[in-house]
Amino acid sequence: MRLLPMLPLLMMPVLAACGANGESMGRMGGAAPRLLVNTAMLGPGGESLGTATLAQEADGVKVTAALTGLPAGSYAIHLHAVGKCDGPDFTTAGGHFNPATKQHGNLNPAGEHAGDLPNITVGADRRGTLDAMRPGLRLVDGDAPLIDADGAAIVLHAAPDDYRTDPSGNSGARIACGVITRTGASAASSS
Ligand SMILES: [Cu+2]
Ligand SMILES: [Zn+2]
Repeated sequence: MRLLPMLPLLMMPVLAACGANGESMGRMGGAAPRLLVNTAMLGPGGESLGTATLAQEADGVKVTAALTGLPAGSYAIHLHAVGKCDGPDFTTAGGHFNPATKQHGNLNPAGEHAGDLPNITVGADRRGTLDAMRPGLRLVDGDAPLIDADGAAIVLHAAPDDYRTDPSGNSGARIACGVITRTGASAASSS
């Protein structure tokens, strides 16, 4: 039986471009390559409210988001279990990504969900950013990858997360959603 030529694949030069809902292998900086997934955050009517990026790092997933066009305030944002963002209420995205069947929130003694994230603060300029690390999370490999058969979503809520109320932090309506999916690029190597 012939061995697949894995090494040449891993050594291939990397495409830097990432489209909406696209992914690409990140920097070949010497360490294991990163897997990046970008998505557009769309409002109930399909309007753009910014972007989000998930980057597989060695010890977890870094979640960044840049939002625009929102009233000043604090907003909950989470990784949800299903990669389906049907407006206007985005219930198709399912609950929070929760492979360990915990309760919601890092202030909950029975918490937290693997998909829980810190609130985003939007300023008077109507912009807000998120830069959060989810230790131990994997995008496509491991026992409980975020991007499983039905994908995943990143969902913004109308109210801030209290980090404690199960199942969703009392964070109100879902007001923006971005599908997190694989679009054909090769899997990240963690070896
Ligand atoms: Cu949520
Ligand atoms: Zn949660």
